Amino acid sequence: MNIKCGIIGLPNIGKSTLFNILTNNQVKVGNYPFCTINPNIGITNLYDPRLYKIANIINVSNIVFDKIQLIDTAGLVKNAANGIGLGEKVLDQLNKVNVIYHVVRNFKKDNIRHIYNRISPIEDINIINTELILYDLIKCENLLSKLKNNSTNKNIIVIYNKLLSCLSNNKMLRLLKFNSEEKNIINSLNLITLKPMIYIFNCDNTNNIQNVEDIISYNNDIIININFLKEKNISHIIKLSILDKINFKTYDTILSKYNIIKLFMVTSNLLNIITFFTFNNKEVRSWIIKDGTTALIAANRIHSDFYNGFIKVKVINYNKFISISNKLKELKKIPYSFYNKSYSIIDGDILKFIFY
Ligand SMILES: Nc1nc2c(ncn2[C@@H]2O[C@H](COP(=O)(O)OP(=O)(O)OP(=O)(O)O)[C@@H](O)[C@H]2O)c(=O)[nH]1
Ligand SMILES: [Mg+2]
Repeated sequence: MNIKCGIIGLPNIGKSTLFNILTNNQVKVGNYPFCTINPNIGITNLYDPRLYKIANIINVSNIVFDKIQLIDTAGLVKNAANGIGLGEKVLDQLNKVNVIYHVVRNFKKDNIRHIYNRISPIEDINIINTELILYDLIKCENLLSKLKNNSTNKNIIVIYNKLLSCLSNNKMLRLLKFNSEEKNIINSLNLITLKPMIYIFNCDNTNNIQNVEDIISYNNDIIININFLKEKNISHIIKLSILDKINFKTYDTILSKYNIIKLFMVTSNLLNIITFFTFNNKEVRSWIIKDGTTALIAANRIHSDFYNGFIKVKVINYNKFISISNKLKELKKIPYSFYNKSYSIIDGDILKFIFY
């Protein structure tokens, strides 16, 4: 699955730092605004602690997580939607993303400059959100003015007016409800404020400005609190774990404490993504698919041979697999259920395909 996450926020608040933590890259990080100009693109493992438990039970050492793409953008500033700073360019880069990671500075550190010389997560959020709304507003106004000369587009004009009235009230489009006709029309517009967004508060144990719990209800959006300094070793932990298979048992507990894991769980939920697992005697793997995917389509996700020669799929869900894992070691026989190609995959299913 080609999932793209766009990282946005004010300049100099830790976007590239987060990108490096997640992708294990070393793109330039600097204590000055607009350190990033062109977007950084990378991939990250969609870490899933369940994979460690499976690896431990079946005793294999190679763990392969499914991956998603991350796009680290330049900082946005006031009037970005009108072309100030690198604004329009950055906002254009968000057209194709599936989810927005909105990074918010929530730590005080005198030597790290804030572009507006104050620390206020809520004001920072409002600046960025206003620019996202303005960008969509300008786009919808332009599209509407093109349509107005054509009288056959009455329904579409009504829809655009609905969008414009929401945006003019400084509200995100994702707060609106749409019927299926409206959805068909607006889906192709790639409007930014329709996309799911997760606020990532860049926190620091000692210097947090505001208790994020106080503002968690902001706009009904999701806030994830990540201590960048504390969680920056996540890829190191993953590497260590893969070398150290004896201790697999403990790694799922260690990883569960990382809020990055929470970020990925929330991302999957927002995008209606579920995970299934496969294993052989060399490796365990996780695969992400849209909720509601059938066994046949899941087979194709792995290999076209599985798809073309599909006979049956053997399934045991992760929860059942774990609950009987003690007995498994004695039995050496996994009590799979057998399903045909129309079986709808459930999150956590462990699959084995039978094919010609
Ligand atoms: N103390 C502290 N410093 C941080 C934290 N996160 C980032 N920084 C520092 O903040 C500065 C800016 O970090 P970047 O990751 O380059 O920020 P950015 O948002 O990508 O900046 P632009 O690309 O300029 O928009 C760097 O000096 C980082 O080391 C943090 O959690 N705590
Ligand atoms: Mg940067």
